[in-house]
Amino acid sequence: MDKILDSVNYPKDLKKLNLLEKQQLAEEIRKYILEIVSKNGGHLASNLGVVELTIAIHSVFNCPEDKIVWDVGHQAYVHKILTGRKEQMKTLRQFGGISGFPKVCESEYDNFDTGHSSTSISVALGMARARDLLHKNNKVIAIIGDGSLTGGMAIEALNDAGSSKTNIIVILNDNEMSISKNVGGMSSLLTKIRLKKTYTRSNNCVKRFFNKVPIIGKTIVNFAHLIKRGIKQTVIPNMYFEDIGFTYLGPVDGHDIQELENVLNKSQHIEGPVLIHVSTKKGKGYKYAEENPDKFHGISSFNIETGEPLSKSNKDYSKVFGDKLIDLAKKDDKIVAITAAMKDGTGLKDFAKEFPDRFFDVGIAEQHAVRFDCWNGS
Ligand SMILES: Cc1ncc(C[n+]2csc(CCOP(=O)(O)OP(=O)(O)O)c2C)c(N)n1
Repeated sequence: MDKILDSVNYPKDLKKLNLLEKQQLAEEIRKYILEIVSKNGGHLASNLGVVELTIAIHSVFNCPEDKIVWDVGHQAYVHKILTGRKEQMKTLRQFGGISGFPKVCESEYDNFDTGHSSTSISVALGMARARDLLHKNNKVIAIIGDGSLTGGMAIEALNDAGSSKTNIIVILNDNEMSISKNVGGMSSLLTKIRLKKTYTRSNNCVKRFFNKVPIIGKTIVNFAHLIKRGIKQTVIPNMYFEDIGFTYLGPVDGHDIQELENVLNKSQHIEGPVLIHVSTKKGKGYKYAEENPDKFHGISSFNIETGEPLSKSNKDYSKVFGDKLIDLAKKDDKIVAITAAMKDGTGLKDFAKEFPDRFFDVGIAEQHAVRFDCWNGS
């Protein structure tokens, strides 16, 4: 059978496909990325999670006229594959090869050289305001993960965008993970919003079921309605995003291309800032990455069948640092460890297990982490 991916190089090719073909394409892209990353290493889990989202974005918007800004940029492999760089992706992490992040010099479809997190909404808002000054009408879309949304800069930009009345679309890619499990109040808020969706769905199912039972069914539904109101008051959070000036759409299933296209189309016709909350699974479609998304966030070459790395790494600098810190902390109970969402990357995983009360993951919030450590208890 011919591969659909063979005939897709640019968004214009994507726009010719029907839904079934796009679903098939999503599977082929997953396989393609898996093959490349298992050989060359790279960011796997985040990219597997945004396959359908990226297909939907490039089906609905007209890039490069419409501007897409990926936060961090480690999840732009699918975007690169769909914007003329399918073959080059094979050179990922090789000398002189394609960048693993958006690069303006690489393609007209890339709008910002990134790497640091939490910058996308600021960049997109700047682009949107410049567009307005130039009397243009292209769309500007920022795609930010729930981890990156814990960064202060993202909140500052939301604050500005919310009151701006500027047409800008922020897509929140919520997979409940930073590199490790996401932390903090913003993460709890998103969980509550997702719960609301589950609650609405289950409520509708129950309603439909009891409505089919004559008379007594109606009574039960009315009773359930009373309970529902009680639960609603405690379970459903204040709509933070609406309160600060965004039109909130979602949460949407981030692996349902049709649902995604519907909401993206809708967002184009709304005036002012819009936030689309998309729920995705980090590592989607590859068992080992779904089970251990943190291990498969950024990874060196591995065996696809077993998920095991091809070369066993020796003790690296971070591990030596982490082990030494544990030794010191055993002797001095004033020693604590603070990380900005980099528990694994900074070698603090074992410290966190050994001293859970003395370990602080503050989210992607480096400024906060630095100021947070300034009191020595004396
Ligand atoms: C300022 C900054 N701090 C830390 C990092 C390291 N880092 C890269 S990706 C990432 C997690 C991002 O999580 P999220 O935005 O939810 O994206 P996901 O990978 O889950 O799709 C972190 C902490 C970074 N790139 N920039």
